[in-house]
Amino acid sequence: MTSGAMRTRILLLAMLICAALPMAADARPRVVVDADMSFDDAATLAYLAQADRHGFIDLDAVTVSLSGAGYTGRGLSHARCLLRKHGLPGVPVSDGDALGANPLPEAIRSYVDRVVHNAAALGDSAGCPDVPTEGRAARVLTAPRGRFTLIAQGPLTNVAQALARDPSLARRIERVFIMGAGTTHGNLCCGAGDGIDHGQEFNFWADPAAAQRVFSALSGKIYLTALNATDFVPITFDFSDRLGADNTTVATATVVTILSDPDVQEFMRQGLMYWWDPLNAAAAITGRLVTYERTRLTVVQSGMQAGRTVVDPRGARIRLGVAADAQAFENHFLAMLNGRAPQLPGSVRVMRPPRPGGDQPR
Ligand SMILES: [Ca+2]
Repeated sequence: MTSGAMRTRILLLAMLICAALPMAADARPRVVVDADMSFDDAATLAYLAQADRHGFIDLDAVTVSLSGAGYTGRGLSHARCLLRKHGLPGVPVSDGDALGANPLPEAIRSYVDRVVHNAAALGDSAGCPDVPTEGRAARVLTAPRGRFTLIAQGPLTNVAQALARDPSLARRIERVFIMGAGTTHGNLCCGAGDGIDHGQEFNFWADPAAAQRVFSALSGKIYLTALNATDFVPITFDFSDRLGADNTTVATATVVTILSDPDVQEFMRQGLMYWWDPLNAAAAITGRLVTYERTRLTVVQSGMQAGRTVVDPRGARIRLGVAADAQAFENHFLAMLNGRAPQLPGSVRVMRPPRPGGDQPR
């Protein structure tokens, strides 16, 4: 081969490689997270950071809801520290600028703040420095130009604001996996909603108006990880022991730190703790683990049942999570945290949506 022909071949090869690279990068589903920085949001960020670093997803942005478990400002700093700690310091993060009708009670916020602060600490000396609240969540949520999966795991205040700010966002959100609601029971506690009927789930009770706006705008794209499904994944001492014995990464260590908190352990003993947000994220990433039923739901806006989700023939089209495979979830969660989750057919690389109207293949 002449040197000219060789140069042409090398050039062609280089062009082919360059053309292939963006395709490979684009093959990773883009994910945006709206969180309220409770202890299970922190565990979920550790999980999602591993999913990003191991090629399952491209974590595009994280926003923090103010109406949930995290204090204003502290939730933002905790999200930033956790992403930095888990190797994703460049992911855009901001928080909201508004509270819903019923922010979570102080009894929950104070213990959650301690648990997440310890888990987010960047090192013995650095801790996790406070930052002022920014209020740019709606802008961050509307920034991605392409289509993406939204994982929502707190009160829906920011998501509703973003949809109002830019109605084209509804078209760009391919699917939204929401941890919230429940059609069989609620989970209010600890001084929340005294005087009402307690049939509500926390995230929907915190901002019923936002929940309804998101239902209406994203009808047909909603996978609801409701209490019906999360009831199947209590945080058990057996699984806590497995995490402790298989603690090979910073991500796993973060979750181990969370579960070692005395208050968390006491609530586990009382059977009050579930893998709410991690199940929601894992359902989004794997397209498995949760069984859905198609239904139509509306969020009650006022009175004793404010925040409750009810079946309504004119309501939003929802895939309601009604069950979950606890063992498959625990195995997947542990493997992802430790950086060894297998790429399964039907898994995230194709993001196959759950089979309409019925049981999920496992
Ligand atoms: Ca949450």
